[in-house]
Amino acid sequence: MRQIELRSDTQTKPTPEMRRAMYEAEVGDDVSGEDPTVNKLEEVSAQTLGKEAALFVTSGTMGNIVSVMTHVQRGDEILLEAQSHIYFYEVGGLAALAQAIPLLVQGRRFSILHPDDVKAAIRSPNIHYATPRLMCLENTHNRGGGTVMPPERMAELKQVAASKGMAVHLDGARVFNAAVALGVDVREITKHVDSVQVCLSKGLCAPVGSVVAGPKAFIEKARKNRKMLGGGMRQAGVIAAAGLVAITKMVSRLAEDHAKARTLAEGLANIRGIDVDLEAVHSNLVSYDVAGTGLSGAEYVEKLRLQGVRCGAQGPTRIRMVCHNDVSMDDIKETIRIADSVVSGRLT
Ligand code: TLP
Repeated sequence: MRQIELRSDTQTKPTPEMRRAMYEAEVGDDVSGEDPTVNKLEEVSAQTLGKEAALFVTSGTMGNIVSVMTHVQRGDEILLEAQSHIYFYEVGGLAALAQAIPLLVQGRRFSILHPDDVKAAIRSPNIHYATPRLMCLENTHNRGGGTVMPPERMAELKQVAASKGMAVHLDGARVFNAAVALGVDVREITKHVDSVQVCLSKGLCAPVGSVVAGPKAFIEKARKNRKMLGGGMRQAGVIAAAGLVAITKMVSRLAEDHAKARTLAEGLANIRGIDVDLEAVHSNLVSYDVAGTGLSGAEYVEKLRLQGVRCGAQGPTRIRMVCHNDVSMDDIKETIRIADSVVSGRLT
């Protein structure tokens, strides 16, 4: 049976154009800086993101940890939103590898940090305290449900960070989704941070890879940290070629994924027992609660799987569905029909 794959946009397959570009890629040893395709990807990424330089890394997780390690020293404090991906899903790397201590601040509506909460959390210098060195933001916010932080809010947070001597790193795994949702150039978002990590392998469909962008000196140091973590790749142009297609050609189509997510959310909202906050659907993710259906999240996921729809549970009764290039609007309509049948008990 064909599966409608809504677990994540990480599930996207490389497009035919990417496969061609990979086949034809000119390559060299990237550890020596001699892979022309990687160099091109790094140049284009830096320019696109409005930063001096960029670094190609294997994954979003590596991009974030390399950035964090480059910003902080052992024992420093990092401020993060309590549900942030870096804190929640990155294997404790900030403690294990960067040897930093997290300072968690709960976001408000849509998991968006408020400057007052951030100001209240950052302590004044004292011999007893860890040094607050870095603030990490996430846009769009994954566990928030793909929610968008407006650039004005990022500017306010950057100002608070700067006033405390802290740098700002953006986990921009889906920052192009944020830019498309806001209808702005991505630089309107990235100009408010010192460094940014962007995934090429989510909605942009590359098979692998992320880029980190920031000031030249920062990227030079990050390059050494990447090497230390074993992320120095050799003829990496083979994968960077797909990344180049991702960043130059796949951004504007993200609007289609947002339209699919909107249709999906509205369809699910009509099903009795399903609770979707339609105002929280900002991009390609739809996060909703199935407590009212009498099913647990795990039961709901399993029943849909048996009918050919794959999704994930994010909590005991919270479900996430992610729209992307490999699901069509017809798939979305079919998903709504199946969810309705499962919840109403017509299908078991
Ligand atoms: N997120 C994945 C899973 O890890 C949960 C997903 O399916 O959404 N930052 C953010 C905001 C992310 O959503 C992800 C991946 C990452 C970083 C890490 O990227 P990878 O998976 O490339 O290490």
